[in-house]
Amino acid sequence: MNNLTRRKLVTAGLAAAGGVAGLGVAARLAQKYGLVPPDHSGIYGLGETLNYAAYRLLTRHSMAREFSRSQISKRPLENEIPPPSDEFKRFQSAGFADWRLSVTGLVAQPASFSVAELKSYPSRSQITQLACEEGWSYIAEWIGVPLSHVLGLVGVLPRAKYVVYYSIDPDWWDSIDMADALHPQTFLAYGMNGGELSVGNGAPLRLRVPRQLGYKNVKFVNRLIVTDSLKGFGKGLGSEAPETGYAWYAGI
Ligand SMILES: Nc1nc2c(c(=O)[nH]1)N[C@H]1C(S)=C(S)[C@@H](COP(=O)(O)O)O[C@H]1N2
Ligand SMILES: [Mo]
Repeated sequence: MNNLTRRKLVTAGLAAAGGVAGLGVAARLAQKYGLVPPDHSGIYGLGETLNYAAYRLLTRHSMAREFSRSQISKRPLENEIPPPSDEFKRFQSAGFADWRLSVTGLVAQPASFSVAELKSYPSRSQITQLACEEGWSYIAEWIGVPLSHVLGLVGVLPRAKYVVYYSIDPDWWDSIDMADALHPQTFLAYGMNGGELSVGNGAPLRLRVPRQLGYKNVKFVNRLIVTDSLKGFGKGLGSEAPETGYAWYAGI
């Protein structure tokens, strides 16, 4: 089933769950379950709310499809990235030994981790697809540490609702809700297809959220902030995507 029909189906399912009165009821349902995404207002707002709430109510425990080794793409795509900054080049020439991932916000114990530390934690791998909103995709095997493990180490406070994540590249940041942050397939990836992650694919650390589109999979991640509100971040829409007409919640 392609994503569009799936989207239509879950949205229809939610409307049905809300009764024949349709959208208004569904939106109230979303409100009731606290499933209102940060980009809920404006022209696309109602659609985004419906889409997000529908996914969360109907596919809450779902897993992204995992593939077999024989299905790994022969040539994984490295999407275009801006030329690396001098700062990034310095990290790179030192083998990323000084790279730190800081984790702050609504946590019991703010901390920062080197890549070596992250690699010393129990690793998991998964063969999943990365799908760009522009229509192309590739399948690869990623290895990394589940984000839930790192969040467990710092102790997320009960009122936390989102994890905001930043690239060293200032143009890229995004956020996910706790359901996705704690999801077993959400990874801080440091390796791909049996080797190190390439810089093109986001070395030394990238967030892999296989249940969402490519653009949520931010490369060169060096900062996480746990929060209960996205209002203070950027324009308050949860990421830059909604500022340009894309969805904050990009479930597939
Ligand atoms: N820091 C950073 N992260 C990024 C991007 C980027 O340009 N910079 N592009 C995003 C988009 S639009 C996609 S589709 C994927 C592409 O991942 P790939 O290069 O592994 O194919 O990375 C995402 N993460
Ligand atoms: Mo993309």
